[in-house]
Amino acid sequence: MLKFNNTNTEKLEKILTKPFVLELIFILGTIFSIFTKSIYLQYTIKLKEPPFSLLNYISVYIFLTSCILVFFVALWAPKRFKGVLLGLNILISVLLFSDTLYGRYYGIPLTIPILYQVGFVNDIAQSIFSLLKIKDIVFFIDIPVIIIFIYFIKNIRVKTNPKLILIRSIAILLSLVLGISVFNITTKRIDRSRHVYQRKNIAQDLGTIYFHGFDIYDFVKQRIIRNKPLTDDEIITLKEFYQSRGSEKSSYYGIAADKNLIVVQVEAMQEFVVGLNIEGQEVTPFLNKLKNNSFYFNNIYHQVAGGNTSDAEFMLNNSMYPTITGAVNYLYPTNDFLSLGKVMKDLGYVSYAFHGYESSFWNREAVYRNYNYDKYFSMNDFELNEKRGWAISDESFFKQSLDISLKNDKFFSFLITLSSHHPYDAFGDIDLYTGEFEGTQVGNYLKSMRYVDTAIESLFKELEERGQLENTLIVIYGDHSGLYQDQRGLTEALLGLDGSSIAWNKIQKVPVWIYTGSELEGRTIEKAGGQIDILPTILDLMGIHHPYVMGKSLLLDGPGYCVKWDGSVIFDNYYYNNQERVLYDNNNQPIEDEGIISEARAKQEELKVSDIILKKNLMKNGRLSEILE
Ligand code: GP9
Ligand code: MN
Repeated sequence: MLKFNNTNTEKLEKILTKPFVLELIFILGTIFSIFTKSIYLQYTIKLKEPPFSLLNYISVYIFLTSCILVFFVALWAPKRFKGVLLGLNILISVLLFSDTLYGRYYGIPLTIPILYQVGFVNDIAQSIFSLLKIKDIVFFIDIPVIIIFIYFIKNIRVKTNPKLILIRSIAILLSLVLGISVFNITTKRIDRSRHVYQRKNIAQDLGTIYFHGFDIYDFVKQRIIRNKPLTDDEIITLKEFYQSRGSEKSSYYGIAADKNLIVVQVEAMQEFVVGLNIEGQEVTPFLNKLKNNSFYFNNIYHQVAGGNTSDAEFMLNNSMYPTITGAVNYLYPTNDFLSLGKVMKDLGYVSYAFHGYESSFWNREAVYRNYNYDKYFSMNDFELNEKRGWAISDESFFKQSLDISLKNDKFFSFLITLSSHHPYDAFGDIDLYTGEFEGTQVGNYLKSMRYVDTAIESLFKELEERGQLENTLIVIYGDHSGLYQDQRGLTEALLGLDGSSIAWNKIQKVPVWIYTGSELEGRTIEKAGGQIDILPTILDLMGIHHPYVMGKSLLLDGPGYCVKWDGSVIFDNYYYNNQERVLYDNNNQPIEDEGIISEARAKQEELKVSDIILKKNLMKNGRLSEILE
């Protein structure tokens, strides 16, 4: 142990023993460490692109969140602040270092749902050395220095008494309040709508410390709700719904059993493009023809809510309703599900999901692992040999996905396309003249749909050339609408709509094709339905029983209906708009019919059923079947 025995060190000792000085050094030092490491992380995993600069909002937010974190922890340890702050520093360093390795691979810091999945550790473990950089030493370089410092000052006794402790606690508390207030005020400029679909944007906009804080808050909130017992009302709602369900099979039950399965979810495809002619040309010539030897469903309404594309994926996999606010993929990524990927895998199929964009988008990496798919292929798994719109072109995406899929004897491949993403400006070369719509978003949208049509045709051709077409059940559907309110006037002009809300609402449909082989004579099925009905229809054709799908096979006889997230209910002959509280008949005329309205109200209960299952994670360990017994 070194003694402070010369005048300088005595002076230093005198300063350090003064109240607050040593603690302030530790607080400021820890803030500096966490701030520096967070800034490094921001650049090294490319949340922020060079050139390096501290003169920006993100540095301010990272500084403020570092302060808030350190003040908060220091508040609880007036006496043991050295050890506690060192512990905090080590913990954050390990976390940010792990974020670095994970982020270099997946482009996003770690999240709790990701930590739930064991598989990702393998992915990273295999390439750990290629992910490490010598500069990463920054995460740990200060730790030995702090430990040595603590060792040298271990005999220094700081004067302390209850009054002094009270003063420092008040000072820290005030700093904490000040830090939080400044953070809240300065972050008002952030567009948080960007955070709904891509959590990476939270880290990009507000820094990684905030990102982790948000992640933990979100996780704890869900856990608290999950652990509350079910109320009697909730149990009754569940029982009533499942008791009312029959287990009917359609006359097509099992006709595609044992075939391979390809499901194509098409970006932004609305039903009205099918059969549409513009300037004497068909917009979707191949898909129009496909109706002649497949089941075609022309009254399927999209049911996506806050999770947009990912909600459509969720419905295809689980036949449950998405949550009204937020995205299921972010709210319940660790819930148990009996997903289509898992069902097929249990039957001996290899289950793959493919999407040519960032794996963290809509939390897909975590979700598809949780769904038990064998693998989720994303942007990095494809060769970007042809780009269109956001990333790889649909045509190349189909080709590469097929190459991977056909390596297996029995496969289920879920293909989520991307090229036709809003704002549809990547189709200038497409040979479809749209007349007065040239150069408008509506015209560009039609071109994007023509492109998709060609790409899907190439998928069919490829399957045929490889002798796999007849051996594959192919399902194609749109994920959600493509033309929104801002394009309403032009869209109405294109389709000759009368400008009424009901006419507009009635075009919010997606097309659905199911191809079961060329021997099937085409059949257009007009009954109303929703995206939650696609999974039961597939299972019906494949002859698979699934006890908890909320939708119904669209091939069953009898009337259909669709419940939208806002409680609107569409029947074969009526449209009940829950926001307007108006019931419309088939001629788009408002009518009064209490019977139909109460039927609509009864159907709205399905949203509650789905919500209870999600909130309480009832698919786990047979909980739902126990309740229903
Ligand atoms: C991104 C893609 C788009 O991966 O799925 O999502 P969206 O913006 O359509 O919801
Ligand atoms: Mn989409």
